Amino acid sequence: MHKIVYLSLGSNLDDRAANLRTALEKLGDLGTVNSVSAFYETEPVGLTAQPWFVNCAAKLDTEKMPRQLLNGVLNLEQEMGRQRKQKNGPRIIDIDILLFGTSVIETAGLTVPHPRMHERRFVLEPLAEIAPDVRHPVFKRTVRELRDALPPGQTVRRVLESL
Ligand code: PH2
Ligand code: MG
Ligand code: MG
Repeated sequence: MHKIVYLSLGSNLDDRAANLRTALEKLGDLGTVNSVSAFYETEPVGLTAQPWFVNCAAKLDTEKMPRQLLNGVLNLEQEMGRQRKQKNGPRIIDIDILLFGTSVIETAGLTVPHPRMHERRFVLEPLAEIAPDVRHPVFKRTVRELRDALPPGQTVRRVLESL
C-alpha cells in the first residue's frame, strides 16, 4: 500500500541549496519524489542566533510504514554528516515528516502531523505551493487556509527553483 507523504527539508550550513538537492536525490531510496516546491530563504525560528535557512517541501510516494520512513530519513541525515550538538541548532540537513496520508500518529519520537507545522511559515509557504488543498487531519483546515491564517512575521522569500 503506497502512501502520500509530505516532507519539510531545511539546511543552514555550507551550500544550503546543494544540501537540499542531495537530500532530495537520496530520498529516492525511500520512495518516489513526485513534487518539490521552490527553495525559500527563511529567517530562523526558535533559536534566532544562527544562519538563515533554505527550506523546501516535497511530496514522496512510499511503501514504507511511518516508523520505517522515520528511520530512513534519520539515516539519510546521518549519511549527509548531520551532527546533533545543540537542540534546534545549525544543521547541514533536517528532514521532517509533516503529513503521512491522513494518519494521526503519536508515539515516542514520532508525531504526525508534525506538531508545529501549522505555526511555521517556513513550512506552510513551500507546502502551499505543492499541496494547497491537502487537509490537515487534526485541524481539518487545508494547507492554504493554515498558511493564510499565520500571523505576519517570519520572513520567507522564494529564492530559486529547486530542480
Ligand atoms: N527548523 C527548526 C527550527 N527553526 N527555522 C527555519 N527558518 N527553518 C527551519 O527549517 C527551522 C527553523 C527545527 O527543525
Ligand atoms: Mg525540524
Ligand atoms: Mg528533524
